[in-house]
Amino acid sequence: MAAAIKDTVNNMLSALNLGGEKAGQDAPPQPPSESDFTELKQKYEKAGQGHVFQYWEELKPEEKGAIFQQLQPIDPEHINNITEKALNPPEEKSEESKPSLDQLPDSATSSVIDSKSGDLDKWYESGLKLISENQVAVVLMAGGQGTRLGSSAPKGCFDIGLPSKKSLFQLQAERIWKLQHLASKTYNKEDVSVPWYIMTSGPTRKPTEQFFEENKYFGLNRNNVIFFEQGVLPCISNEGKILLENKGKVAVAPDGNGGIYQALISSGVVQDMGKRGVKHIHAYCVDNCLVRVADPTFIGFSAEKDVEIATKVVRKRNAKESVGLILQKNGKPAVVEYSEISTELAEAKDPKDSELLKFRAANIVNHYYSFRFLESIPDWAHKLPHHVAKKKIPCVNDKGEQIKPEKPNGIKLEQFVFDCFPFLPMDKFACMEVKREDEFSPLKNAKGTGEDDPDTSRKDILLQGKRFLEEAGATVISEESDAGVEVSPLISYGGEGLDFLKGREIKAPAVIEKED
Ligand code: UD2
Repeated sequence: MAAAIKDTVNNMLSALNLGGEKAGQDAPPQPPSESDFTELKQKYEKAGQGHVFQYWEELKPEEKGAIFQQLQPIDPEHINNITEKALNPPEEKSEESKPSLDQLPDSATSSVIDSKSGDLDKWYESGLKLISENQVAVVLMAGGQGTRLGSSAPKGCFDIGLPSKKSLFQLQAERIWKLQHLASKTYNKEDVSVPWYIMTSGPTRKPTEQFFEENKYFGLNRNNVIFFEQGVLPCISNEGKILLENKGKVAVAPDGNGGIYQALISSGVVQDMGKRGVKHIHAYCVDNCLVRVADPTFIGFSAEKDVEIATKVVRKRNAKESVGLILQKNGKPAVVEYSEISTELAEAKDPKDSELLKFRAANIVNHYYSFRFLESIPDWAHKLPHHVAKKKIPCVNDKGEQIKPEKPNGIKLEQFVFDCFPFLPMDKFACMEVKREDEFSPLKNAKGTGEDDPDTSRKDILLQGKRFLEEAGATVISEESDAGVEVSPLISYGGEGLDFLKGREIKAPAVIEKED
């Protein structure tokens, strides 16, 4: 049975992994043979999606080849099914099957805030040891298009205005570099490497790879920085029809950060991790400037608990914050996304303390996976649900006119990375609460928004550096309250190794990038 499922899933994986323009693919696609065309057209007509061929006769040979190449891997019946399921999710149907929602049990949670320092040190050391044994890898989700930020470049390239002008990608690369050196020195190991698998989407792949090339991989060994591409899904009209971006192109969009699972398998990343002996994986969100990439404490904590998945959370800022909520749903770990939560649930108060929100464990897209869990993806990837995002999708209408809609004219289907959590029993899942000021400052909005924007990112990095220096015994003199110090990750990963500054006076704003 499992083999059959595996085959089905693998066939679907290749079918749904439509991919965008793969880097380096340049030969113009050839038009299909008459029989191949007729066969595909009949498959689409049978699924009620035959309209995608309505402009076929007007297309040039290479345009016919291009749209045929897009349409062939899609299974239109499957698209109809996931659209139907996404528009009418099963569990909402009846009152009695309303899911029971509770906070996570204490057994599944831990908190850096009130953990004994002995535990934190123990987890840090064991995590760093696993890194020194090349058992740890990092997966970066960087396929999002950052529309709210208002920049067309991939978010990781964004310059948040630090004195050093470092981008988010550079900060993350340097944290990996520093960890490799800390692990190598602490455990006296040569050639310590933390492979960094970067998931891109059609729109972000080329600019991301170019940015790394131009910056010489920020000092990392390029053999340990592997790019892979998530799949895309067709955009669907409000009437359930596949939309055409133009007469010769299906309108497609990245399949959500939950597309990571199919992509990890179909791109060969899980296979590569296996070859390298990787056992522990940290996966995270590109836009969090404070992210502790491959955090040894988190890795050590998760490995000690021997869980399949662990997730970091921060205390939710307020009921309206745009974050998913980690909770227990019908006894299983789950996340309710901010775009799908009811006001009643978001504002519910803790029965033990009415000052606190009942559901306050905010998801920050910061997950640990065991390698064995990633190996099991083909057994369950097909069960991951799709969510609906109502969007304004530029397309061609039935009269062949190109339109840019003023209001949502269709839906994008996307999968969410945390939707596999409910596949686990609670004892195979763990949650670690961390301090927002130390570990979470997402870059979501354009400059000047005042919240989760470039200025708040820069301020949070500089104030963290100031805290690092004060903890090391230095004095930071700053006129403005939010002036701080940028401490290069090459000097310190998380505040360690700054004793050389003890007793020193540092005038903010400043950059610490040398140990002198
Ligand atoms: C995400 C979380 C939300 C909360 C919030 C905090 C999900 C589904 N939602 O919401 O619960 O934690 O972040 O900041 O995780 N991405 C891809 N491919 C895609 C779409 C997104 O790689 O097709 C990446 C994106 O590059 C980013 C991460 O996933 O690294 C989160 O994406 P987002 O910022 O669009 O998610 P957001 O803020 O709606």
